[in-house]
Amino acid sequence: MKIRSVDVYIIDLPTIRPHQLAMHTIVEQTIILARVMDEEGAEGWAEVATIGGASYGEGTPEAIKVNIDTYIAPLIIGKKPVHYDKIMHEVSLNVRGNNFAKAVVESAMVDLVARRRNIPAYELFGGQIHKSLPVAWTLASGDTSKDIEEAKESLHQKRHNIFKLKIGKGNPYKNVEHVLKIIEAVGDQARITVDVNQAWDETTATYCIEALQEGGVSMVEQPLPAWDNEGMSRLTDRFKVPIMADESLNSLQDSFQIAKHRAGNSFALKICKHGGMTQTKKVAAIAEGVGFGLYGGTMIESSLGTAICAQLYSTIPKFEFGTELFGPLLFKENITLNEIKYENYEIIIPDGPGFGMEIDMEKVKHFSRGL
Ligand code: MUC
Ligand code: MG
Repeated sequence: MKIRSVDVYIIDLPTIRPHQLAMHTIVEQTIILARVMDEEGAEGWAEVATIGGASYGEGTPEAIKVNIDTYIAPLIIGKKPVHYDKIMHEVSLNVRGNNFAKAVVESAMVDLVARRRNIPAYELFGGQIHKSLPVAWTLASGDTSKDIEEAKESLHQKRHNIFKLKIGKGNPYKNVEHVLKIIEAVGDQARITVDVNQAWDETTATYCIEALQEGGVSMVEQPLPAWDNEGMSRLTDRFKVPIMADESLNSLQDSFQIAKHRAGNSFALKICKHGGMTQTKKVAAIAEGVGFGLYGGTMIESSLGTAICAQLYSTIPKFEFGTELFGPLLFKENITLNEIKYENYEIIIPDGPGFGMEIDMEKVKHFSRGL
């Protein structure tokens, strides 16, 4: 059965509270949905999420849609979705970069193939190793006492016991104090990590990481700008606390260079950054080969995007740092009829068919731009 059409929807969904990163505060999260339909009308659906328009990365929602519609869809229409890896190789020969666009298209083909076979998508990636995975919550309300309250409530509900703190915005030294206060409040019951989202220079990072390491932080994510791999190498050498590559790790080739130069010693995986599920497994293989710890990253996807990540991550042997697949918990509204389940500090990997999520077409229409 061949692919007949590809449709892309840009959707803005409100969040339950402002989510503050170094470059942008999310009050409405933008996701991109792709639907691939075959000649008999069977559908595959997928999602990627973006943060803050063009402020987090180059892949803006508008560019993702235009580049799929204009350049990628014509390359996949008329092809058999079961050949998704071969098709994506051909796409990569004709379309440079555009990893988010490639990722959402590949995942939609995977969903279609798995649904057609009535199997969960993880069966197409070697089978499931984990039925559930630990899931971190990001404390990013921008207010220390609110963050502490949120962390305590989350521990009480057995929802999360790993907390990532976004500390790239504002005064670095005050932000270090904020982290230390949170460790003081909940550090005996939870693992605390930080994400700087590229906001520091090397001198600031050296000073701040010293204090964070001393204070008991268990991982520092992307302290330096994405281009500064040499600086990341020096920090990795200097400190015991793991240094994680996120924004500096996009392509498979990036993962090899980071591993070779020890520009970090752990990876934040994200299907969208790496250009798809198949590429993400390859990045995970580089980490396994070099002995790096993995984190199951997110761009704050809603339920469908989270199911895609969860299913793929469930086929990867080890996540030293757990995952951060908390996205659906931050959204006020959902675009699927069913929900992702969380239990006992873990995300339950959804079963199939496909990614196991049923699209709520009414919601898609309601929240889509221009529909
Ligand atoms: C990032 O940089 O990791 C993931 C969790 C979160 O709060 O923001 C994202 C992006
Ligand atoms: Mg990050």
